[in-house]
Amino acid sequence: MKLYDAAWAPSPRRVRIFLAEKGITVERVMVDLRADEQLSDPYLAINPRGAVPALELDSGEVICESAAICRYFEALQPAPTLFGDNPLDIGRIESWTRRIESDGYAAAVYALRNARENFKDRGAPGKWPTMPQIPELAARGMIMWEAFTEALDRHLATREWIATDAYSFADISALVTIDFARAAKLMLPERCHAIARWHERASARPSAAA
Ligand SMILES: N[C@@H](CCC(=O)N[C@@H](CS)C(=O)NCC(=O)O)C(=O)O
Repeated sequence: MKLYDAAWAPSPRRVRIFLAEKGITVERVMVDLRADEQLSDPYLAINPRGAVPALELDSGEVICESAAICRYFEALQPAPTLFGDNPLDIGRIESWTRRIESDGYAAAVYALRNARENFKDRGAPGKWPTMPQIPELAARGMIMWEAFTEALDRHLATREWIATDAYSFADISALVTIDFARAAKLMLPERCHAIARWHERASARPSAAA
């Protein structure tokens, strides 16, 4: 099997961290996003959506979407669990992961892709018709980012990890979101001390370097 991966991008990093936590190694094929290789015909034949990551199985079937790829590996190798091993933890992790994706990651993508010159006419990642930037969406993304980080900070004030007592897929999702936002200069507000402490713990795990 082969994992189509890309340097610096958050969604492939989410899979790399997950695999590192599991101790799984997979052959990787690097896709050069700066050269728009994800939009080239050979890559579109693998993932017509024009996005990374994608996992090509030995059968030739391709699984797209970082969360789906991680779920596939969790089913192949359940331990150590990152999606939960009992109904309550599974619900907690799913709940936080979806919130991080829809309120945090989406906020960062809105704020960045609708404002930065290098995303001109590419308001969403991957292969789309020309998608003009909408400045109001960038403004809305900033409001969402502020509200999301404030809510997450409050939640983390009394907790070590986001969803359960153990590091989980929700923590991985938040780590890649916050690092991606920071790399694009969408900073964590100063007042978010609990997130800052959590970020230090999450970043100290060897998997964070993946
Ligand atoms: N929901 C998808 C998002 C995939 C995605 O947005 N990938 C980005 C990199 S993080 C990409 O391929 N961008 C290509 C582009 O900007 O054209 C997932 O989780 O895999």
